[in-house]
Amino acid sequence: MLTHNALALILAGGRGSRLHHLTDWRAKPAVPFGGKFRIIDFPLSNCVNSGVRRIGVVTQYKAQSLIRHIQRGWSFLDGRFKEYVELFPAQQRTEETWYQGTADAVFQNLDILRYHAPGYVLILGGDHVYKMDYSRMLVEHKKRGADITIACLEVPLEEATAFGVVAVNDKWHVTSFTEKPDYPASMPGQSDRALVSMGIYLFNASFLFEQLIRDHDDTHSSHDFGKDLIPYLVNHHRVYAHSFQSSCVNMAAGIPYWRDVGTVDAYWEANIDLTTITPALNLYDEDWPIWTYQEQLPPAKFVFDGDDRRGHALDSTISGGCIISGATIRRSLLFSNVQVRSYGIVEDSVVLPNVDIGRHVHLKRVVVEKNCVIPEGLKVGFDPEEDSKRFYVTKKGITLITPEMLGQSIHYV
Ligand code: ADQ
Ligand code: ADP
Repeated sequence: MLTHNALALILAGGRGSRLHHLTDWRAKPAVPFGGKFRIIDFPLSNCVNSGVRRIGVVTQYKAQSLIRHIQRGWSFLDGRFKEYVELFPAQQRTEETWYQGTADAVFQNLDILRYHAPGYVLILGGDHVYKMDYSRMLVEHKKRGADITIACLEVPLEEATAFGVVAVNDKWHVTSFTEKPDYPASMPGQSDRALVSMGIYLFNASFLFEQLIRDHDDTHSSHDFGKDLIPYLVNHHRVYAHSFQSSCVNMAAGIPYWRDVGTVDAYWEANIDLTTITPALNLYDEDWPIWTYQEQLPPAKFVFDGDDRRGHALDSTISGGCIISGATIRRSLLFSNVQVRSYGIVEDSVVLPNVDIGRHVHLKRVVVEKNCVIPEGLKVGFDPEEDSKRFYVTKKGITLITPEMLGQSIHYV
């Protein structure tokens, strides 16, 4: 009953600029992940699997590929059972501005929310990879009689400056909230750890509506949950924290799996992790499937093209529609429809969909953007100085290649 009475709003309008060229043409939630998914499939699947099946997706920045993905892949929910994914694009319906902060993005859709009349509103970010049962958070929220519950996670203290840092008492009542502090406070008794907000907020609906109107009328506010609304609420209302530990459905060596794949390095690492013997993220869990838009593709194919041209892949994840002909793939993740031709070597690399890799190409520690045609003989990942003249090379030495960098202009993400 609780999950039926809840509506989830996924905030998917942010740019995610630290992903550099991967978000030149698409919002971060639309960035492909894990061979066949997009990042937004994780919060969307969490909603569906948790039983929260009234879902709004709030879009703004470069939303085309996100909207296409949702329309194609997420129409299986049936409105006749009050299950749906509805898009909430910024469209100046009530204000003369595009969405300002995240709270304003919700405020501008207040009339739609009122029409759907949920008892609870679950606000989620669209940019993280994790598996979480939101129903456990709902149960806890109701039991405590909270006005708002914030899902929280423990991180190493030095990483906490990128988050809203939370302090709680022994009943998990939030006693302070500081958005992205320069000097974050550590957890009691654990000087190297901090408790931080995951940007996941569960509100009693009528309370949220009141607070959005109050915040809207506050001329000093930037209308953002993390910067304005949550710090205000902590001082005036019943704000509780929910431990992610208790609702995470993907533990890795006792640690709840949660990744912000917000930089090219983190993106590369989280994808490459899927090629390891026991990846931290379990994509094979039938009890918590990740749903997505599924293209109809033939199986991956490996072609033996003569003695020194054995098409093969080791410690790798190869998606449907790929053809590996006379080439070697090691410790790499290939998305759908990637073709690698004879004498090619792809190592420690992440290759997005629809990429054609020519003969004698050698790629090492590379992320290849969708739709690239890699010309015959290209070697990348061996001379960072040379590579950085054409491509984007991170501090950790991961090279990002896009069609534009190769002089190919048509790019449909
Ligand atoms: P950030 O992630 O830095 O911190 P923000 O950039 O506001 O906060 O993004 C939150 C979510 O809203 C993202 O999913 C983003 O895509 C989306 N978004 C941003 N601007 C938007 C807009 N104008 N319209 C629609 N959607 C928009 C937040 C909290 C921290 C918390 C971290 C956890 O503020 O307190 O610790 O999330 O990652
Ligand atoms: P290379 O010779 O550089 O490895 P090719 O393009 O000639 O690359 O492909 C080699 C092999 O890959 C072909 O002989 C064929 O078996 C397989 N192949 C290529 N394209 C397709 C396709 N569209 N469908 C099925 N198999 C294909």
